Amino acid sequence: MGDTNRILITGALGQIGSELTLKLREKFGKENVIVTDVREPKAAQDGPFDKLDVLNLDEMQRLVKEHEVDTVYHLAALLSATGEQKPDLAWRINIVGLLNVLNTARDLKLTRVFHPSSIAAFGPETPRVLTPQETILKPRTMYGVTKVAGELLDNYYYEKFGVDVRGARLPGIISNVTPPGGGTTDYAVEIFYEAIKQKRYTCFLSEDTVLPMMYMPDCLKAFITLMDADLSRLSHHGDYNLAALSFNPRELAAEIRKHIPEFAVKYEPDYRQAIADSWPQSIDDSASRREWGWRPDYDLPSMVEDMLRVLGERHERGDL
Ligand code: AKB
Repeated sequence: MGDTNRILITGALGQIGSELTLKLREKFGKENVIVTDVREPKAAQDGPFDKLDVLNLDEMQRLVKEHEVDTVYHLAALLSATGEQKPDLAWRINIVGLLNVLNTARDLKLTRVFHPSSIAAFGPETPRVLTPQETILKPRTMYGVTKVAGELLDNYYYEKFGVDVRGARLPGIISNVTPPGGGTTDYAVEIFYEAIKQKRYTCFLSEDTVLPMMYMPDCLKAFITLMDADLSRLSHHGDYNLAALSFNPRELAAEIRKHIPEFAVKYEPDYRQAIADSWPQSIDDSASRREWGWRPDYDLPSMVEDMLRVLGERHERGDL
């Protein structure tokens, strides 16, 4: 992304945005990364911040012009569990918000857009093990419906208007800075906080629910590598399969127990179980590996060790 130097992130105060901001500010300089969110930040920001509701096209375009933005990372979205409770809002935020970003990119001639898709684009008819890149996309959640429609919009804007939009189907992202909110894979983050604070956790998925997951450092590496890739090598736009880890809650708890032997987990599946049961267990990401050099760094033991180290230090500082 040699010609890029002004980046705007939507939904930047969320789980991924808060860490992506730090990474991009390290790479491009803090003044060149404009953080936006519909919420006010709780802490003082170390660089530009603007309040932005992605449903407000005029304000989005005003900010892009004012800051001379050439690249947008569009992260504002409702996730799967919240999307089932508020389907109309999920459609508006995830689809109208995306259209506003894509129209801004087309009209103001942005260099590049990042828009993540999700494993939620798949559904019960999709092969669940090593899900292929090209496969059946018939999700049963509103979030999944918006992700499939979003992938199609990304392709359409590339073909029709030449908007260089890129993205991957993210698995559950595990992180230790900002907790996720409203997702089905959120248990895989909550479990660490509760293991450290309470030494026990009640999991909302059954113990044998295998889902694809990824540690945040790998997720950020994927974003940046895909955005840096040579366009001529990419045969996809917003819909690259991406994989790192696959495990179930029992296996994750057993790995945590290697560090915290007294850790106890109960399983009380709720409405999110049906969502998880409609998603794949593992993903074939060979197109990403081949076309833009994707390779994760973390396996289950190294992810768990690092999560417990970072959260353990935060707990000792009284910051958990
Ligand atoms: C969710 O659980 O909704 C998200 C996702 C897999 O996209 N983490």
